[in-house]
Amino acid sequence: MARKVRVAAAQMGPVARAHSRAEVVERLLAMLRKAHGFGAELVVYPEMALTTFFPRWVFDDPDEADAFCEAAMPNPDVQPLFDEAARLGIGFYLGYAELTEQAGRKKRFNTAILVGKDGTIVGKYRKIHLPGRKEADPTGCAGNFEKRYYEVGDLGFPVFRAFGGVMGMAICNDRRWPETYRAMSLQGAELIMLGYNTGSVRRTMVGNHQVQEPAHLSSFHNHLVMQAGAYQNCCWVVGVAKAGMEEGVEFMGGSCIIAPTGDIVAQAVTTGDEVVVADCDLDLSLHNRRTTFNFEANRQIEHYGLITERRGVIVAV
Ligand code: CDV
Repeated sequence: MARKVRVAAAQMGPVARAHSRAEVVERLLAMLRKAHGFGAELVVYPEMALTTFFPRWVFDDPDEADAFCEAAMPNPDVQPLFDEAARLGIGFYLGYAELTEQAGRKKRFNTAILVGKDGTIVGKYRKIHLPGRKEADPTGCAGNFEKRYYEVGDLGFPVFRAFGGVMGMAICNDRRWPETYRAMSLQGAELIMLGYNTGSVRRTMVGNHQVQEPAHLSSFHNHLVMQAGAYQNCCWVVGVAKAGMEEGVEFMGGSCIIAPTGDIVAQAVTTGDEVVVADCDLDLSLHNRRTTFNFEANRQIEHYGLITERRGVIVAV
């Protein structure tokens, strides 16, 4: 019997700095109810869904970022989402900025949690591939300063048995790195959820000139990496964006659900709050794993040369 999970990608339009958590949670609740109406069992929200994407700014005092972070999860602002999800019997992935303390030191992480249908937290992931810069960029080219505010995730790429399969999580820039998918695929991941906040255009410095990447590339690369990750690692990928003009920066959107064949089977078409669903047959992952991508039979890591295994992730030395 096929193991089908109906998954909803809940794309968000922009979140302004002035928006309260309560206002944002209302939007998340509206999409949760819509997803439930579509028969979904699992809703995937974007990266840092509760606030504006604050790492676009360089605060002189990095602790100003604390105001955008959650010190507990759930907390009174987010509890209505947990309660309604449990009442409807629907799970969710939620990205948020986390504030915590480790060995007496305050730390911030770019975090995602997976919440089960009963409203309990099944798993947590902290973003590993932090893009951007730590210090202000005198060229004005950089638009991301996550390294200034966040620690590199310290939980690895764990997978979780939930929703009748093996679930993995990643966040935004992680999707560009093949190791992200492979680390989870080697642990049997069948569905990987990832939220993202990505600008529609990208500027880089060539010598001392600012160059804008051709406009089509942002969206092309977004889907390219997720489709390749899904296909080469035999898993479903659910990529969910913030979209539209947020605090003067345009996010690309393009949220989608991708099958292990690499096909996009559902895709958002707007730049606002939008829910799209797909029936994800987890057995499709198994089929590819037993044929073309039978890792045991066909992967030849001992013949790759200059390869070592470190912390369970394959790296070149
Ligand atoms: N939030 C992100 O991780 N954004 C990056 C940008 C800065 C390149 C991304 O990979 O989409």
